[in-house]
Amino acid sequence: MSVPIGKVDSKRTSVYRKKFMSRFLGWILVVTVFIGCDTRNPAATNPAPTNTVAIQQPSEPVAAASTSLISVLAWNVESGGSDPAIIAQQLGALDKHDIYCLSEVTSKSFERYSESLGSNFMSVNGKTGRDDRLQIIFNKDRFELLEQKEMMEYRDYILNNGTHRSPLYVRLQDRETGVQFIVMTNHLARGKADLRTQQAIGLREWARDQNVGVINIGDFNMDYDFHTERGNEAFPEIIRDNIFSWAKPVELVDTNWADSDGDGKDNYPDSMLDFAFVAGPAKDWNPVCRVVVRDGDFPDDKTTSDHRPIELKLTVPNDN
Ligand SMILES: [Ca+2]
Ligand SMILES: [Ca+2]
Ligand SMILES: [Ca+2]
Repeated sequence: MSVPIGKVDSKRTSVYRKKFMSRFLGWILVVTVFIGCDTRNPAATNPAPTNTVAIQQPSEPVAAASTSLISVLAWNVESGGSDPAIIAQQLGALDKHDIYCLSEVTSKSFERYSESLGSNFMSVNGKTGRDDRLQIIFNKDRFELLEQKEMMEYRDYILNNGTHRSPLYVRLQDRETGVQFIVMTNHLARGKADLRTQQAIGLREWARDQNVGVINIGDFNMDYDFHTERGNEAFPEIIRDNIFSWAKPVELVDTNWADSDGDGKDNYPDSMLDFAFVAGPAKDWNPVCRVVVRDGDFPDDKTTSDHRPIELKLTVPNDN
């Protein structure tokens, strides 16, 4: 810092002197604080110097208090190929999440799965898909349900030809922060490639028209191969135009065990059917996806699911 000389009136000189002294004293305090923080002898340290440090950086934002974490788990629980009692037990044993998106649920199992998570969870049940239904279960203490919907089509795009699962979504609002967002779950067509592609296009166009953050998670049957880094024809459609971003798992882990030929080996190794996509503001919520691997999960048996769960964690600004 330079102190001006020459044509300076005494008032300005006094101000500069005060500023200089204030900064000088500030630095003395900082040096004192650092000398006091001797980690070799913590018992002998001075009282916490929080006030002094805060004075040095008065405009520093308090980042930790301005975001909240939302966690979502998606799992195809294989109705007809698993025991609902075992699935409920496994659901309750997983790390707790705010929102669960299940696919291949029979109507008889809706309540059991919801109850396995606790009385503070509310269930929204799909009506389509016969014994392979969709279910969204969320923490009702934390979120208010603003809307729920199952879509047969969007504009001219068929999302369900009548024998499949209609996309199911909820619009939620965080009771504390007021943040609104949509969580959709899907189980796209397996055998009918044309329908699956049309579903992917329709979902992309639907997401294009939304005005809040969108999470779209579930079993999309898109056959993403870890070696070719390609999925089937539905995959490029859902991520076209950068409407949806794929929250690619931190580590690529196979999500489905399929061994119809019974040779003890997965027919489609190093491949993925389960995905988390985000659109709109949710793309800025630092989405982090992980495939949940449990001891002995694969190969599955008659009581357990042939899919691994995936989880998605988002860091949402509270004033979003
Ligand atoms: Ca099974
Ligand atoms: Ca096999
Ligand atoms: Ca596989």
